[in-house]
Amino acid sequence: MSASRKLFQAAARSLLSASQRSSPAALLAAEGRTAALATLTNLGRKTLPTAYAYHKQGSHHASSGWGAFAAAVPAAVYMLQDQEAHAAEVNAAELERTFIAIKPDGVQRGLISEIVSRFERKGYKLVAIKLIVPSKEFAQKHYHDLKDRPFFNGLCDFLSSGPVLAMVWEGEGVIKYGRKLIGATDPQKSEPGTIRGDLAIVVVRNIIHGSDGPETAKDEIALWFEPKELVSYTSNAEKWIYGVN
Ligand code: DAT
Ligand code: MG
Repeated sequence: MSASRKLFQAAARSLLSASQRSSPAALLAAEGRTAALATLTNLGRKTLPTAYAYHKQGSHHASSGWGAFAAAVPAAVYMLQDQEAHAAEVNAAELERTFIAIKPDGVQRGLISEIVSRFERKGYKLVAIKLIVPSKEFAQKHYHDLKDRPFFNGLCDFLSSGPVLAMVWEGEGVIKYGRKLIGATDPQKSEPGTIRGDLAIVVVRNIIHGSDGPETAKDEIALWFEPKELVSYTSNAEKWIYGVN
């Protein structure tokens, strides 16, 4: 946690406990500290002026019983604002993205919702999705790094044999951990609990694809999606999935 975040949380806590003691002096002291901190770190945090404005409004009533309550409410707002600021920071940092595709076997076997829900429940965010039947040429582009392998032709025939659910998922560490959720290439070697371990038996029908590193993720997202198809948004759950204590 950054030093300024620690200071903010300490200030918010002290304001709250001062309001519980209902001592105007303690309140004022705590308020002064919070206000000073808000001013101090205002530069880097867009949401702080709002938090500060709420706080100053509440402070008019600080000497009555209601005042303690009114001061505590802005403190709570303040802490919420801090959490929201963190969510905004998480967003601004542009979280990692990976390309995930349910191959024709997974689609035909009715495994879309099962697979999507595993990524969703983990906490990753869906930023693009479409169902398409890729041409064989497209499949060859997608698997270009395997063009010298004996199974390349059959693999490309298979990928272009029916609908593929193409997706982009976003989240901290999603490229590497997405591969963990998927399991080993050969379902015989995939651990139980993984997608391939639970839902597939042979390597040529292993139901799902996932990018294997940052470079391939970037290339595969660019191959399968137009930039405008990637939807950037803040998920309501984000502040509960990512956080600091
Ligand atoms: P992964 O899909 O786990 O990234 P990969 O990139 O090595 O694995 O291979 C791409 C796909 O090719 C894989 O999902 C299934 C197929 N494949 C891999 N090894 C194979 C083999 N030995 N025989 C037949 N198909 C194979
Ligand atoms: Mg691969």
